[in-house]
Amino acid sequence: MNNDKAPALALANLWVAFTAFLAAALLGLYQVVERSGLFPAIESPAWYFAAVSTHGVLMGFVLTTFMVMGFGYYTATTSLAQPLWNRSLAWLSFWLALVGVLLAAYALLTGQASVLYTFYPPLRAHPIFYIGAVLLIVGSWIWCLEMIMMMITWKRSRPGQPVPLVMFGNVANALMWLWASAGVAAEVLFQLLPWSLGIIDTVDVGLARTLFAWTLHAIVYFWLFPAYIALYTLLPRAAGGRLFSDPMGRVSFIMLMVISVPIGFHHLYMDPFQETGFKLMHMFGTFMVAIPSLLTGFTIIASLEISGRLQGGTGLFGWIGALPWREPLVTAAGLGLLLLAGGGFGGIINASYAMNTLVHNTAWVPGHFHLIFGGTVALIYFGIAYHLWPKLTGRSLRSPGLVLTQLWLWAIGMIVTAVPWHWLGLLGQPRRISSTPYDTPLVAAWQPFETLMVFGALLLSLSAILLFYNLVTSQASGKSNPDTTLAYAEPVHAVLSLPRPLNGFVIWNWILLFWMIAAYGYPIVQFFLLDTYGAFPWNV
Ligand code: HAS
Ligand code: CU1
Repeated sequence: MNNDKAPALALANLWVAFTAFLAAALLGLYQVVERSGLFPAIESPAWYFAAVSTHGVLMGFVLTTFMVMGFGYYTATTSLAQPLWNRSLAWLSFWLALVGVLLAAYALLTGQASVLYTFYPPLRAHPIFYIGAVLLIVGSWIWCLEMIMMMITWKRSRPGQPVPLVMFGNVANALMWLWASAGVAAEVLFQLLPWSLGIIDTVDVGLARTLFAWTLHAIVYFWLFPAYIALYTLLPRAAGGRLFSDPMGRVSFIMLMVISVPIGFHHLYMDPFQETGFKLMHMFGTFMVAIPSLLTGFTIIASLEISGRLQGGTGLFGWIGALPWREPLVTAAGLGLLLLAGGGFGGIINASYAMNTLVHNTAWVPGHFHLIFGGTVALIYFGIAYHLWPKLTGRSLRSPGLVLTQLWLWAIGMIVTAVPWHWLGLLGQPRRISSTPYDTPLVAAWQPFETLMVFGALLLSLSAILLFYNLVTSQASGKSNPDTTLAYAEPVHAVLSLPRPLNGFVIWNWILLFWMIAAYGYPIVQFFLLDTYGAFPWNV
C-alpha cells in the first residue's frame, strides 16, 4: 500500500530521528570524557551543561518523537491497507515538529537553554526553547489524531473485526500520549513560557514539578511503545515463527496506556510538596506498570522459542542457538531483552519508596535510563530501522555484517557505560554534575568507573557513526529490493473476534479519567488552596 507516499513521510521522520541521534551520541562522548577528569583542559561547566541539555533533548524528545511518528505512519497504512487519514496534516505535523526542534536547538546550542531535558524551574531558558518544545508537542498531537482517525475509519467500514495488533498498539500509544502530554503542555504554556517572556515574575516550582511528573513517567513509555509493538508484530515473523498470543499484546498495550500516566510521583518521592499517602498510591501503580513488561518478556520469549524449535532447536535452551541471529531485528531484540532485564531490575529498585532514598539524584538514575532507554529501546529502534529500510527505500541493506557489528557494539558499549554508572551512584556520586574537582578518598573511588565509561562511550560513538553509515549507504547504493511489502507476524491462534475492551479504548479512557482525578486532583488543587511561594529565575 505504497501509493499514498507514506514511505516518504516515514523516511523523512526516521531521518530526522537518526540525525538527532548521531549528534546526541557524539555529544554523549564529550560529556563522559569531560566528566572523567582525565582531560582538565576541556573542563567547562558552561559547555558541559549546554551539551548535556542538547543531548537529553535530542535523545529523549527528538529521536523518540520522530521515530514514533515515522513508525506509526508506515505501520498504520500498511496494516490497515488504507491511505493516511489526512496526508497534508501529517506533513504539517512533520514540519511543525521539525521547526520546533530547530528553534529549541538554536537556544540550546547558543547556551541559552542549559536547563537539562527536564527543564525544572527555577532554571530558566530563553523563550525560543519553550516555543520550540510547544511546536514539537503540537506536531506529535497531530500524529495522535491521525492514528485515532485511521483506526476509527477502518473500524467503521469493518464492524466487529479485530483491529490489527500493530495499529491497536499505535492507537494505545497515541491516546496515552494525549493524556500524558497535557501535564507538560500546561506547565510550559501557563508557567514557563509566560515566566521566560517576563509576563510573570515568579513560578511555583512545586506545581511545575508536579505537572512535569504527570508527563515524565508516561513519556518513557511513549518512547518504549514502538519497540514493544515491533516485538509483538514484526519480530516473530523475522525470527521465522509466530506470535505466541495476540490478546496478550493487547492486554499489555492497554496496561501501558492506562497505568503509565497516574504514577509519576515516583519521580517526586524525595520532594517535600506532595504528601506521603499520594506518593504511596503512585508507588503501587508503579509496581503495576512493570506487569506489562513482564507479560511482554514472557510472550516474546515464548514466541522466540516457537521460532527456534521450528528451526530445529531442541532441549531446554537449544532453540536459542537455532534462532536466525543474522536477522538484524532478531539480534537487536535479543540484546535489547537482555538489557531490559537489567534496566527493569533497576527500575524496581527506584520504584521502592524506601530504597529510592539511596539512589535518588545519584548517578544510578542515568545508569538506569541509559540501560533501559539507551540500551533496550535504542537497540530495538535500530532493529526496526534495519527491518523497514529495504521496504521504505526499495534497496537491500548494503553490508549485513556491518549491521550486526553495529548492534553488538552498541549493546556492549551500553553495558560498559551504564553498569559503572550504577556503581558510581551507589558510591554516592550525584547526577547532573560536570566535574568532581575534590581531593577526597570518596571521589578517588569513582575514578576507575569514570575511566571505564570513557571506553564505553567510545564504543557507542563508533556504533552511532556505523548506524548512520549503514542507513546512508543502503539507501544510496544497496541492491534493488523489489519486495517492499511489510508483512506482520501471525499469531499461533488466529484472532477471529475479540471482546470489545480488547478492540477499542472507550472504557480504558474512562478508567484513566477517574484514576487521574484520584492521583492528581488534590495534589494539583492544593497549590491553589494553600499559601505557596514563587521562585525567581535562575537564568542560564
Ligand atoms: Fe524508569 C527514572 C521506575 C522503566 C526511563 N526512568 C527514570 C528516568 C528515565 C527512565 C529517563 O520508580 C529518569 C527521569 C529523570 O530524569 O529524572 N522505570 C521504573 C520502573 C520501570 C521503569 C518501575 N524507565 C523505564 C523505561 C524507561 C525508563 C522502560 C525508558 C524507556 N524510573 C523509575 C523510577 C525513576 C525512574 C522510580 C525515578 C528515579 C529517581 O529517583 O529519580 C519498569 O516499568 C520496568 C519494568 C521492566 C521489567 C523488566 C522485565 C524483564 C524483561 C526481560 C526478560 C529478558 C530475559 C533475557 C530474561 C521489570 C521483560 C532473555 C534473553 C534472550 C536472548 C531470549
Ligand atoms: Cu517514571
